Amino acid sequence: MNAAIARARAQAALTDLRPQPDDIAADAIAGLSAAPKTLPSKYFYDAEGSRLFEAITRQPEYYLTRVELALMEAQMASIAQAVGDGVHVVEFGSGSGRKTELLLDGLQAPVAYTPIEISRTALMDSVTRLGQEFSDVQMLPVCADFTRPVSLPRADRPAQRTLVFFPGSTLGNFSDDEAIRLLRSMRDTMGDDGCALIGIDLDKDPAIIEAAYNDQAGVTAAFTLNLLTRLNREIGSDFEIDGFRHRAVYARERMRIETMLVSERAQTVRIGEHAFDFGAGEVMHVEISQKYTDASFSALAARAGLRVTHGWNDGNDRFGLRLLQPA
Ligand code: AVI
Repeated sequence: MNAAIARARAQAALTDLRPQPDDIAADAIAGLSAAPKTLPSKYFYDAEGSRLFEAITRQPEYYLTRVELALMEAQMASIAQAVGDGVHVVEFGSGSGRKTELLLDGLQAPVAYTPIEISRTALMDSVTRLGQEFSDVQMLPVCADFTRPVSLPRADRPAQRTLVFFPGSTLGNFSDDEAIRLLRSMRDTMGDDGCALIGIDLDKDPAIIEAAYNDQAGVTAAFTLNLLTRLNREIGSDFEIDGFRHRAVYARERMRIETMLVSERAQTVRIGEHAFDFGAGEVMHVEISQKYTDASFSALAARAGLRVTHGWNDGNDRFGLRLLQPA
């Protein structure tokens, strides 16, 4: 490790609240006891899952990341003007380093950066790199599940306001109720004068959306199945990985991708003393990816006490960024 990396690591004061195997097992047992069966998509992101997700973002069919990045590049000056200067940026997830770089680079003199991220490795890698690149921005990482309340580390230099950053349409991976809870928690984190910049994937031709979640190279399928590998390793379940198949369908009436693992045969999966029977063809719901219209997103934000003050879309209305403030 070179000296600059060692210094950046040492300066990044880490608060570590990562999930323990007992929590993961309890969530898996609850999901497999439900009808239909479910598993929480938040556990996709172990080291291999994070690597596979990065690979998804490079697939030709997965337009979301490319379009959002291009949108940020094109609109950063306008975004910076709407946000104002001297902000403490709080990112829910450490996500794509490139988007954070564009933001920290494009904003006027941001004072601090707090990513809240469940994967310790992803978190430390991102602040180590960003700490070297943005030496005037204090790195204050928090290792935690961002869906639970987190108290924000205080920056040494006072910030003008807090900006919550939640790109990538990750909000779409939560049910409406969970998304509202998350938006309310952003509302608490930002305070009365703060704001949130949120990336949302927009409703469009279902063929374009379905292709993005069923890439030809099979990277998304590997990403979905990796959830089972992770559970086997971390909580001692005995999923047979080749006993399940990835399926992602756009449910137009609900405007969302629904990703499932389909049981290839009748089989029993065990977690400790718990046994779960699957029929042949039985589906287990593992992820939703909500898409939005202006009306549906504004209505969701309103239910969390937020209003949309600014919006930017790419030229083809595939992806949008929205700036929210307390209503
Ligand atoms: C992280 N999230 C926004 C991705 C999405 O598009 O819902 C996760 C993903 N799942 C399958 N492909 C990508």
